[in-house]
Amino acid sequence: MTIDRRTFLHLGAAGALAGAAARTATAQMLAAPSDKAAAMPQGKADHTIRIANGLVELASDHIVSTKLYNGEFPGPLLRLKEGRPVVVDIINDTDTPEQLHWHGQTVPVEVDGAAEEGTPYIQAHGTRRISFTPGPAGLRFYHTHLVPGADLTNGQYSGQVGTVYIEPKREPGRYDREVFLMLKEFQPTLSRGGDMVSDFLANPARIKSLEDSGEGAMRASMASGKPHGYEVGYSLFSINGRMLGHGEPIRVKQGERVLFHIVNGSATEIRSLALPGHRFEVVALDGNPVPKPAEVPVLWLGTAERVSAIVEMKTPGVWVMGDLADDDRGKGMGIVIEYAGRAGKPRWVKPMPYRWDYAVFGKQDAAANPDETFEMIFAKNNAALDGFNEWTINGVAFSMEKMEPMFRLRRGKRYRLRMRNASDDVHPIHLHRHSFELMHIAGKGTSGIIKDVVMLGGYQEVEVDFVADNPGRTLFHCHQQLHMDFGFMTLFDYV
Ligand SMILES: [Cu+2]
Repeated sequence: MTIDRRTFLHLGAAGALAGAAARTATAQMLAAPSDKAAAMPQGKADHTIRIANGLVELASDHIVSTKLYNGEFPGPLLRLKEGRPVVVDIINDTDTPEQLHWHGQTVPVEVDGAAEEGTPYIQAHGTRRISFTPGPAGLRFYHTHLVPGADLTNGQYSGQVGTVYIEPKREPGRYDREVFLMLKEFQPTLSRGGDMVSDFLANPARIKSLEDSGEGAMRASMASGKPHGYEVGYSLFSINGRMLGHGEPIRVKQGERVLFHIVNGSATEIRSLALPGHRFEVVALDGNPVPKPAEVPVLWLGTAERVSAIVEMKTPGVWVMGDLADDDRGKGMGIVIEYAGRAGKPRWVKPMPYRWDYAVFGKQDAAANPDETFEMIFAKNNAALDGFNEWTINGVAFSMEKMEPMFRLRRGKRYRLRMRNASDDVHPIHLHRHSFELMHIAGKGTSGIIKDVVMLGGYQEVEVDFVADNPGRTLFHCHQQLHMDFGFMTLFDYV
């Protein structure tokens, strides 16, 4: 049995990378807010999460050493109940401060798990007790929330990801059982990557003005002799911490309706999923029931997105449910579905081309009007930071030193974010402590789809609305770790 060692920092610019990592670490330490001694329930916690280094056996010959929750990957599935308060102890058994973010929940700043908002760190070899009321109901998750920069052993490159399921007060129950799937890559390395294609998204038409601006900046950067900025790639891929073919299959019976709760726990990747001979009836996006459940042949999930979909098991056999990318599936991004009484080699069949369109699951009703609209332009400065791309929102790269809010809100108001992407990358855009409603996506109006991450295609635009109903600093960022860490964040603030 061999133990894989991480092979990060094998590029020539190791010194510069180390410098970038050190700056990030310093900023995080300086920014550490002090913990308020709020009245906290005493006694035993409902849940305890211990952060420590451990091993993940992705396959018998691929064992990865990384930071984990409770020594497991994924971290323990936390089943919480909507509206019933919980007490959680978070123990940090590592040498560096940590943040644990409750992604998709409407929790206060002290709990949320983002230093930029003011959540206290879980100090190295320290413990933090938090208490909160879970909500909204549905599929959420928890993950570390640091800014690792060039250090690919930290932040969400590590194994600090776990699923939260908040049981609604009334469960619809149109399925026979639930299966939770966590999609996650391991062994990241830096590369001089190319463009992230957005042609899997519906209506891939680019907006000319955004394209001219982004392509012009890229041409100028190339002409000045700069290479492409760094990208991150991975050598190992897994579902529920096992590479395809190495874990237990999901055993099903003909006629069963299985509700899959799928989390994209990646630090940087957009994932697809197909199951040959079957279709997915999407019932919830990011844990929130969609207005119009609909069947699709393929799922696409941006970084940190979740999909809940029912599959009716009606094509007996042994199948590979996996990513469309042959390379990634070949290195582990898949899981075997095995019907009772069937045996043999799992089969994969490439699905017909299909474009992912959020609006399929939405309504076309007249949309609510916002009280105010914020215009946002996202842009890339190619290879501007020690070879890393710098990302800006309205021309400003977020400063971890200053951590200044860019947008002031008023409580109770409805805000529209008109987000325009002047880069060719897809950005999974995330808003903390609030959910938003998709209003406009790639030129199409929609309503009723409530999410907390939305993929914005290259040179496209998206409009979302949210209500300022959870006061305090609120972080907004691209969930692609490499984008977020190098400028693609901002803060809203209101009292
Ligand atoms: Cu991004």
